[in-house]
Amino acid sequence: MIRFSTAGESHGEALIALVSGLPAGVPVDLEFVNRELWRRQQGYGRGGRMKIETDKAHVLSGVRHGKTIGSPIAIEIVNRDWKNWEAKLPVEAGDPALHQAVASPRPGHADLAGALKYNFPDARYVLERASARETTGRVAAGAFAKLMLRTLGIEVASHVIRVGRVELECAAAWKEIAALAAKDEVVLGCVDEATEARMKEEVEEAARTGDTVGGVFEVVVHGAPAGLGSYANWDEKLDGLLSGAVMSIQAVKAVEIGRGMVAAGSFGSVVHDPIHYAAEETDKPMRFTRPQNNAGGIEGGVSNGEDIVVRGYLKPISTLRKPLESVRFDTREKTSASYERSDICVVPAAGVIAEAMVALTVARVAQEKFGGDSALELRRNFDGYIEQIRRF
Ligand code: EPS
Repeated sequence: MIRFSTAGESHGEALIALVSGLPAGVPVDLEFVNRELWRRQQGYGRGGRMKIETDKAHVLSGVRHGKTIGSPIAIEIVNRDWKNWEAKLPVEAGDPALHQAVASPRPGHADLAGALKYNFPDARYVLERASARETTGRVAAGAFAKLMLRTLGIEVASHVIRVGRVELECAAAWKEIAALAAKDEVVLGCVDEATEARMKEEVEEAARTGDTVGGVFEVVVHGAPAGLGSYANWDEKLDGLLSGAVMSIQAVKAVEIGRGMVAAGSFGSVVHDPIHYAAEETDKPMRFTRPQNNAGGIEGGVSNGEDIVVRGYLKPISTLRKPLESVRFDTREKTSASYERSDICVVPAAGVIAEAMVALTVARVAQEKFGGDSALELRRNFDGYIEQIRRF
């Protein structure tokens, strides 16, 4: 089974990702892994920290001669900012006078709930781990899942469909969405330039007023066959697994599969995707087709062969330059929430992180369905199943 976990604090020495269960023999393109890390750092409205960091994957285990070898993959990503925190946040006792307390919790952040939970006198240790810096490890792990999926012809991409009040109004084709990942300059990750320009104005307004702004990203999985996930048990349903994975990303407050939100206010006759049968073979393994994809490629918890579409709704970042009301941990006096520095908008970065979480989830269910200790065995089992679908 493919599993992964991360470790590391935002201002600690390094971030760590540990991925196990990937088959042996998956070609590893380190340039691609680092490019994914770079993509996570981009976007108009990212904060000062991104000017300090240049995230790079240092692979410690599980890869030899450019391929996975089936053993756990450990990846380290060094925090360049550590040199500014080494004395303030040492592993050993250090000098307590240098400790930089986070004295008043930020509304919307984990600060208060975390300090109460772990009995911390201030929110420093809470934010160190709750920070979205942790997602660097997820993106590194996700890049390996993408490399595995690539061997099966399955691809994952994302785009931004809303920033604040500005929404993408036209449909985006798979090719347009996939092409965004190759761009060397990321503004807001929207496929439409005019909409992106208006999104940028939304971020500029938030920057001017000391505010932050949220939005919506959409992740698309292209090339996944019908039959991933299961309708038989609640905890094997692909939509449930994807929702949990995307909801776990910092600042995500809602997840939608396909057009779930619109569907709730509509009629069944309009919402459900009719089933057609192509007269001739297409580039897809099966000839059942859909003229629309409101289900987002999943019916009954099982992929149906259409693109899998997952949206994440992001609240605005909770660290505000113009802080909200809070209370001091030590004196209980009314004050403003703590502020060190912050991002203004992270929607494109969240999309990249969600790609990683979706890729890890799809890789896991694919591995469960097709099995295989080596990439060769996985591919053989996959091809056998595709042939079965083709002949259905
Ligand atoms: C982040 C690093 C952090 C923040 C951001 C995400 O760096 P620092 O705290 O040193 O400024 O930029 O963290 C948050 C959004 C948050 O809520 O904590 C990163 O690498 O993505």
